[in-house]
Amino acid sequence: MNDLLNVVSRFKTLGTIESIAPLGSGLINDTYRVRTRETNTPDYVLQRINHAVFQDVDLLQANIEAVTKHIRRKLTEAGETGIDRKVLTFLETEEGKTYWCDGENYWRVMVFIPDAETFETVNPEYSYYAGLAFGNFQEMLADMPESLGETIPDFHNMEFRLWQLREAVAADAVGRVDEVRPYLEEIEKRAEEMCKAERLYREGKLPKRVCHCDTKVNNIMFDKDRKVLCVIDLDTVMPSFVFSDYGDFLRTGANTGDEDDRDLDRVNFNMEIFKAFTKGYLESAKSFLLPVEIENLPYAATLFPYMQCVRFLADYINGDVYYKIKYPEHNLVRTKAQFKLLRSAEERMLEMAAFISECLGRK
Ligand code: GN1
Ligand code: MG
Repeated sequence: MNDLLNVVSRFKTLGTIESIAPLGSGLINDTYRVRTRETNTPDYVLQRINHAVFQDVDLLQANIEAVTKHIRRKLTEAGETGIDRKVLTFLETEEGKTYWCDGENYWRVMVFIPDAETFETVNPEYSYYAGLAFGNFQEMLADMPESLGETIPDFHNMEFRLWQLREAVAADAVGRVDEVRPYLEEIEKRAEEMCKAERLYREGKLPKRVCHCDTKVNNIMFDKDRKVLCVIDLDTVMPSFVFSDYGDFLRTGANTGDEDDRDLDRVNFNMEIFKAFTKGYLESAKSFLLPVEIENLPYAATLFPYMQCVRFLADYINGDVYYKIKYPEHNLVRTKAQFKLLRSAEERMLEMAAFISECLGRK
């Protein structure tokens, strides 16, 4: 705790630090809750930024500062109350920066939002509110004055992710390729279709918009009334296709099992969650979505289990260098679970399209 206390002391916190303990279940950064003793001072969240993943921390924090500032202004203009619970507040150091480097690691501190919760699973009601929230989030960011950099270049570029997998296979660094051949075949069978978004973009038919790009369920904070307070984990906010936010929520929210379930019978695509989320998302986003975006929402629901399958498998083949793992074959277990989810979502694409038409009042 002493080392962490030393880190926190670099930031302009209020009150006396009482404890620092691990928080959340992210796969990339290390997160801690910092409690203060006094009742009139906030608690804080301390994070060690994964510098191997986010190589340009200056750009990362500049993006996050621009996004939070913009959202804060939008909420103020809209006359919202309790804004400090609806957007993250990052603390500055004595040097006026929102991060601090101890020579090796990069750290940041934000204000902890009390009486709020995150979940690993959601019910249809929460999903509906989440859908509304992501539509609003994308709308709020549509007129950002600053252009945002890509904190991880080509983050949701499917062609790039497949290229990375193929490189991993060619190198076969830890001799795991033979064992995963059936999955590689299934992935290659779908490769062309799954790169549709990149093709539409090149043809000038599909726009990029500022998206969150990590809308997994546990990155949303809800208040006690089941309303979405805010979206957290802003590291990956960058220009992308709307499919990113729509698809990644469903990948996590509409999975009846866990992201890393060993029991594949538990893993299925839940249409009730799909419907509730889609209804909310279309209500808030239909004002700006183009027909090509709406038409491809069922594709987006399959793209993200697919992309995650590719990313987990590439990491497994590379010898687990990217995602935190809890046991040696964890990334393979994740791959299999994502693949099962993909197959289940694929089977429901027509039903998804029919529901979307229904929501838009088309028969
Ligand atoms: C990572 O950090 P976390 O757990 O919120 C990853 C996402 C993946 C997700 C899979 C920067 O998110 O892209 O979808 O794990 N974030 C990054 O659970 O790679
Ligand atoms: Mg997270």
